[in-house]
Amino acid sequence: MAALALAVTSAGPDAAPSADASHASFTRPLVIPRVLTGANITLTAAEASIAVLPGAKTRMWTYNGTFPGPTIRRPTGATTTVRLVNRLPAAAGSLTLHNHGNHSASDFDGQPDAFLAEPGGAAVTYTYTGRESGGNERGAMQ
Ligand SMILES: [Cu+2]
Repeated sequence: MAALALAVTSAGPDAAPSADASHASFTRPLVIPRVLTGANITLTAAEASIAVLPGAKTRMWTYNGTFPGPTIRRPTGATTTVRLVNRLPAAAGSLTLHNHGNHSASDFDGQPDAFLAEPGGAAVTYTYTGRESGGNERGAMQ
């Protein structure tokens, strides 16, 4: 889990920020996730070794072998299918996708006990219509 550091000083609000060791420069550029824009998308959940920092790699459970996983960007009102393939170790169990904020049928809303992608390469396909109340869904980050 990431930690947030808050520096509290007795200096007033107009004091210049201080440069100290807790504000060291980043050594690598920010990783921008790949953007997927197609109507039919496959997300494969699988282990991958990711170079988060220089040196040793970190084994992670990823989507499509990247961290962070990809961003899906689609126009409202356009149907999108997302095929979830479960290639994680069997100990990970079955998977589902839950999409906060979108309007989708119950089958495609990431139920915890149904419509699951079982381990061993099984897949579930979700359909997102991009529509709500007879019109295009509002554009949003979901
Ligand atoms: Cu939710």
